[in-house]
Amino acid sequence: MNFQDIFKQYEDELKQVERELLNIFKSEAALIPTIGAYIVNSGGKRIRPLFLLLSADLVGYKEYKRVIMAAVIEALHTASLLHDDVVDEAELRRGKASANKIWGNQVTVLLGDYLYAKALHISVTQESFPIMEALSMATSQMAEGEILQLMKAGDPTITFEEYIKIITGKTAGLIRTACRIAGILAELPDDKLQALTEFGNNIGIAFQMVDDILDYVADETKLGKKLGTDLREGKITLPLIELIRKAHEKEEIISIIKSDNFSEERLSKILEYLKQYGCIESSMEIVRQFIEKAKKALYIFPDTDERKLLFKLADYITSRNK
Ligand code: 2DE
Ligand code: MG
Ligand code: MG
Ligand code: MG
Ligand code: MG
Repeated sequence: MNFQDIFKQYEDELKQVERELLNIFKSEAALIPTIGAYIVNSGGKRIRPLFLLLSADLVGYKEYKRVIMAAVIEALHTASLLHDDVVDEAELRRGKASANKIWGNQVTVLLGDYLYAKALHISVTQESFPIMEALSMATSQMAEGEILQLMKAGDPTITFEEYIKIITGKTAGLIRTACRIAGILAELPDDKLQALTEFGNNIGIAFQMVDDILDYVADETKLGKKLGTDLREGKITLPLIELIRKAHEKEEIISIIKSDNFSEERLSKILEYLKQYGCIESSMEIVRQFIEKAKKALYIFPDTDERKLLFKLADYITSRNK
């Protein structure tokens, strides 16, 4: 069973999630539903809703609330992408012009604010303090991770631990929260709630690592984003951390990282080195370690079909190409 099969199995429920997501964009300010429709129809893997729904199945929670919470998580994710594309000055998202490219930074930032507030408001109507706590924590950690990342931009002395701290905040927070919310809904005891959270956290770390690897080696059309953006912005991510650790040509590599007038030529030089030193392979090996760590956290749950499916979704992280 691959990702497409899992997606198919949850297709009907994901459609409900999409409907709830479109509801969140309902507003008298016409630009909000307009941009909302543009974003929702541009696809996206819906990986965070899937982790929530599969986690809910793992713990036997079937109520409609899981659809609402999956939509809330996807709305927060969407808000973060709107802001992310402004911060990163990205022009492409999911193979289409980014919202900031079409509607400009002002509207895009404000729409992100709107979505973020709306998502938290819906979580208030669910009358669960633990859910509100998890969501608001995840959101502040996302912004914190982004700021840490800015502080470390262009700094080749960044350590693996600092990198993990950044991606734990900016990406793992929301995935961890998606899994945790399933546990909160099911009223799990603390140890099991912690296990699901730990699972989601390691999945989230692995997920961002793959995003950072794909930024160097993906098929650009499939990825729907421009390659090499991290290097261009001076963001030192896992493949480069591996390269700085392994390469003999450290000085040259660091000067490429630090140069302000960035060129395609320099990107291909880095790509050459990444290949020469096997940095994509060693980065993928690290990804697999985090996926294994994630799975181990779920050994506290019985070995059911539901757990097997969640493991399959975890394995998909290592094979995804977009
Ligand atoms: C993805 O990193 C990072 C996502 C987190 C962004 C969070 C922000 C704070 P990438 P890609 C901006 C949001 C705060 C709110 C909503 C209050 O590598 O490659 O830039 O997909 O992702 O551009
Ligand atoms: Mg970005
Ligand atoms: Mg970014
Ligand atoms: Mg990226
Ligand atoms: Mg991404």
